[in-house]
Amino acid sequence: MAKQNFPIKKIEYEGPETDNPLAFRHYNPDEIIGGKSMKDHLRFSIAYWHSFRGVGLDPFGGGTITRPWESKGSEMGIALKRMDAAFEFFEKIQAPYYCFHDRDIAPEGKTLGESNRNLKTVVTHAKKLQKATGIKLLWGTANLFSNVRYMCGAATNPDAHVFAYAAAQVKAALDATKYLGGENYVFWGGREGYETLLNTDLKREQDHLARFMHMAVDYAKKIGFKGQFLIEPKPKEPTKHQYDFDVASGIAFLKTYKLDKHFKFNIETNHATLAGHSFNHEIEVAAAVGMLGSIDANTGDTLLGWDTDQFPTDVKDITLGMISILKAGGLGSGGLNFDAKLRRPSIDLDDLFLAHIGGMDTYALAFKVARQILKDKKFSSFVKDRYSSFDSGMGKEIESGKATFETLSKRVIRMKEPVPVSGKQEYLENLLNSYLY
Ligand code: XLS
Ligand code: NI
Ligand code: NI
Repeated sequence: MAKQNFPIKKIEYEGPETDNPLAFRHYNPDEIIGGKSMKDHLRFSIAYWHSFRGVGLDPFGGGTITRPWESKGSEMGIALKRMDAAFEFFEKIQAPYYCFHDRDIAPEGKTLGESNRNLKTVVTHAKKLQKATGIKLLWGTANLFSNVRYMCGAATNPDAHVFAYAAAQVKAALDATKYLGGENYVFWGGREGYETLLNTDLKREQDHLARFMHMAVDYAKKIGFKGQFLIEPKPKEPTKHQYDFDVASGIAFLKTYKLDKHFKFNIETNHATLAGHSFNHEIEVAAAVGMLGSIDANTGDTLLGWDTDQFPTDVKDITLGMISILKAGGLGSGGLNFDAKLRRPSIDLDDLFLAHIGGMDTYALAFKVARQILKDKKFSSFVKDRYSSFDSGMGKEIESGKATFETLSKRVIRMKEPVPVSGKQEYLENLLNSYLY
């Protein structure tokens, strides 16, 4: 493997006191915490599309970011060189995983047959690089939104031909993910939504989406793909009404169509906030039904209403997310995938390192703080106490299903008014700050 794409040494842990910007201050991959290395707890992953296909383009101008390995050769030749550069980066940033869309790693051909062949060639190369470096695939997915054929959706497209094309594309992406030992497979509903009901049969589109998911489940079973299926909710962008709006609507969809036992959720921070939720809210909604799968680690901008996909640097927000993740027992086969991109003027090679170092350190610090908070049990005992009236007597009867409107009515009519109890929010917010600053 060519090792000279990045004139930067492997990023090492130097501790909180270091002033070296190209070092970790909190992420110490081999440090054992609770019997497991930080690397295995956090399961960091690099998003191929942003880090190796992102060029800094926005609606007002083309790319700003150029990389040396992109400069000459055929499309396929560049795809292979790019993959070498990517693995060099994964190794140097000490990320044990990566994620891709089919079309990020291999160019789309003139026909589906050619696209499939391109994908096979690149995936064969990726397998060699995985073997040589020990880096693994967290998840694969298919890009069912960029090509013009998908302008009105893929599985929810009004044209059955497009549905079939999308099915063929996911079949190939599942084959590729299985071949590379991918631990999960993600469905983000690209353009699965609509702009106006004047041209849309909402019920039929949702039925079709469910059919598509059932076909995916059947195919995975057929080829023996053991990875976890994940749905990644997002409320808007590209379409005004996306069917997988947030985790709650995703649960409703999966349960309605009897798909819930086959899926968990890939929760993206910026998508949570676009839906009007906090990151930890979405995690808790998924965890409450045992469907927390993986995280697309990024952040939005509070002043902007779109998916800015920035690298996470807010320790407080991520600590709240980490508390919810740890309370749920961790991410299992999921991980922390940096679905985040460099800002348009961040054009240097080292910007890619600095961005990931910031994200990894933020998560590592949040992980440590969250563990301490959970260990101290100050918040959990406060919450436990707040609900303690359900631990015995009338409360216990309510929880166990013994109580009825009649039994409760009989009882409460003889009692005095409930005594108001403070929610103590400000005290708890101050307590949280005492862990952070
Ligand atoms: C887009 C999504 C996408 C998925 C994978 O907003 O975050 O990148 O993670 O298709
Ligand atoms: Ni994402
Ligand atoms: Ni996103």
